Amino acid sequence: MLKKHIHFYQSCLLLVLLLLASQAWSATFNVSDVAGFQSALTTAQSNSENDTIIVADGIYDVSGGTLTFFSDDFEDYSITIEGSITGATIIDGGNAVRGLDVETVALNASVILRNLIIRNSSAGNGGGLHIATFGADIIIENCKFDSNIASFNGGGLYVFTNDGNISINRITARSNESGFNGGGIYIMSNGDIGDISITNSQFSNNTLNPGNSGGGLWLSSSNLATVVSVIGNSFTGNQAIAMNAIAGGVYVETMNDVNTIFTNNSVHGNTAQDGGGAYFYGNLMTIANNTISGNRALDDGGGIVFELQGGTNTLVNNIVWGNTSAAMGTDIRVRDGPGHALTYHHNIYSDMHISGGGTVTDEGNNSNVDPGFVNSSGPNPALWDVHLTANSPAIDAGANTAIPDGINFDRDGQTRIVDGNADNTATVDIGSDEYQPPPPVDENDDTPSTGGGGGGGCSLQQKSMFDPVLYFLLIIAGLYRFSRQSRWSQK
Ligand SMILES: [Ca+2]
Ligand SMILES: [Ca+2]
Ligand SMILES: [Ca+2]
Ligand SMILES: [Ca+2]
Repeated sequence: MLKKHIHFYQSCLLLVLLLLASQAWSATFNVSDVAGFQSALTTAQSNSENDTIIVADGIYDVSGGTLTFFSDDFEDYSITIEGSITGATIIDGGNAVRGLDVETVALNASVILRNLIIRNSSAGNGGGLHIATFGADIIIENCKFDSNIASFNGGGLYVFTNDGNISINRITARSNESGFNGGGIYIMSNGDIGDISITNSQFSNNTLNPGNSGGGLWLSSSNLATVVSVIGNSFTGNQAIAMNAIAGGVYVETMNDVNTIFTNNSVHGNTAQDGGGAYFYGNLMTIANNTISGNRALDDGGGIVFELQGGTNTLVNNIVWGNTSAAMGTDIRVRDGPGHALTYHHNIYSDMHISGGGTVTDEGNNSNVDPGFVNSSGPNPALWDVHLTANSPAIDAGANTAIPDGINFDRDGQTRIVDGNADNTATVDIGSDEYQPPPPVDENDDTPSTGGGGGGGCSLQQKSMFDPVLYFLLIIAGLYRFSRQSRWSQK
């Protein structure tokens, strides 16, 4: 009988070994209190496995000590930390400490965080969450950073990597504060490789105090010829108002021919000394199809400041309208120097101020008209609805050829390009919104799905489909590990 069992386990082990021959081992931890959470992190940081920590709904009060994951050169494996999809997994720093700190060194030690809320936390860099990798990727999805404070950079979140890719999707940074850069979020990549993408996220009411730059988001990449994408985000009500502070909503700084795509973003109701809405510093930037309105500069560039750093930059299909500044460039301020180039066309703006010795070329089709937003009458522009109304002059007024590659949707995830003025020609709208005309009343409703931010549950659903198999494999893997550890302990 016993022999039969052993034979069975040996067969299972062989099967599993064959199935997983080329894969690393992985473990899943289910945690539901702070002590268990930290215990799982401590185990996972040095167990030579890819790990997933599933964190149950609940408020995790970490005011007694920051949750930490610090792995070394030898832990060349990923860590995934996943809260509940219902949005009730909350890490609370009690206004005393940082919520969570994840740092890895090895090249494959990726960091993946999903479905976490981090609030009321404070630290020097990354008040809520601090993540650093050397060469491994960082993925943050569906997380919320609320009311965190950093005395230096990244009130809600601080992300640093040398050569990893950074992907941030569907996050919210609200009411965070930092003392220097990135009131909401700070992103820095300064190695040789690694793309950055920030998509479908919301930055609201973050501040710098006193601060330097980037009230909502501060992003810098000096990697070589990589891609930075900032797509489909909203920046509202953020501030950088201290003396010499810049970029109320968003600051993007890229060097070394980083190809920068800033598109489908809505930036309104932000305030700064320079660059009330946005501040761009780069040499290969495409700023396309954004709506930047109702921002305020206490000095230059109510909507945006564009500080050219050589190369070729493009400003196209944007609404930069209805901003205010006390000095130069109500909507747009361009600072440049010899050898620097900017071309612009198909924008709606009222005022642009250019200085320097570079080449700034008006390629036409720019206009100064009221873009006809759904609601831009309230005293607080952060609360405006900058979608287009049916008679907006921005509808079908853009340049189709200027849409960045791979962009076939608007800020809402709706189809772009759409024929918005019923002339049987589909032309892109100016700004972040593609107006979707109501379907004809006599036809069957075959309106395409609006997409938007709702697709995030997909990966979780797929995962649960495989859970029984995964569960079985984990049990068998556990048995194998047990035998492996027994062997090690005999050495
Ligand atoms: Ca591990
Ligand atoms: Ca259109
Ligand atoms: Ca049309
Ligand atoms: Ca739309």
